[in-house]
Amino acid sequence: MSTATAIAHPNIALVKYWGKRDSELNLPATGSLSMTLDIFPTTTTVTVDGTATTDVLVFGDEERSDGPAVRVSRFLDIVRELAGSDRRARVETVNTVPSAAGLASSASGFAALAVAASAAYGLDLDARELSRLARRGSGSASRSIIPGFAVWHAGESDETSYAEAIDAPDLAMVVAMVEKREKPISSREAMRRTILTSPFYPAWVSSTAESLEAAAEASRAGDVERLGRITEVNASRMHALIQSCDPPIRYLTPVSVEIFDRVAALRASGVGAWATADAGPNVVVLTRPDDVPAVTAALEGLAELAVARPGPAAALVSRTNG
Ligand code: 2P0
Repeated sequence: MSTATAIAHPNIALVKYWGKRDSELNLPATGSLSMTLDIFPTTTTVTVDGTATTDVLVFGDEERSDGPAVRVSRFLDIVRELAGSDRRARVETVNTVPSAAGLASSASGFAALAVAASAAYGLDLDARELSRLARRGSGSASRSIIPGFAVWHAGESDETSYAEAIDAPDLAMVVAMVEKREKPISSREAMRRTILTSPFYPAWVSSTAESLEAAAEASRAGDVERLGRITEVNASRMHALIQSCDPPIRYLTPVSVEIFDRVAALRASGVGAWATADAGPNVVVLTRPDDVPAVTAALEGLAELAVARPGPAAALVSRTNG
């Protein structure tokens, strides 16, 4: 038996990934830029067992046989193909991020799984190979392999679509957890509906490609104001795009919108703060570390808050190959 344990953290995109050009290889329509957080880690242990006849997924303390188990097993098929193995595995994963609440649990989940599974199957992958592998499980997971700020290059093939680190100014995020319930429509399904039904999708793709270029330039130059503005505009465009589907999808709740308004008011009072939100009602506020107290004070009472700083790379904690 071979076993490996890995830890990975979620990431929040400043320029978002929304839409695939290839759903088999999980190639995105555009690149994206994110910050990996130092909170809400996922810890995953993969044990490769020569005697087992099926893969087993234990999520928290619950053995699963539904959608997530199928998705993990398909991911393990990719790892097995790379490793030339047909052995099955037991995957035990503990998430501290509220699952499926738009807080990127699939990002930390598949990043931790990519690192643990590749090690347990005896592969020795570098960061780029791990990012490519994690991408196959969930697009945003490609970015959680990378510490701090990352750009996921859209690429045109499996080999060219991966995330890598980018220089960035000193920043923090205040995470406002509006609701922790499971979201009604997965990002995967919502992306599909967007591409099929939104007349705005082509404009989203072209404007996001431009925003990514500008955001990368602002990040490298340490231009917090420009990076912040691009972040809030890109998130607002993504949510407008999602609302323009048929039938429409709306992830933001009245409380989420109230948070965007409070952040705008804070900015009007001279504090550098910019709001973003993923495929759920939670809102994340990008700010300078010194301005975190002003942001938390402005959001007090609206939602449960957590403060994040740039986090570490996905990492192997232990490995025993037998
Ligand atoms: C992002 N999101 O860039 C965007 C913004 C949510 C909103 O990446 O189908 O779970 O597994 O590749 O990575 C969520 O999408 O989708 C996501 P799949 P994923 O963070």
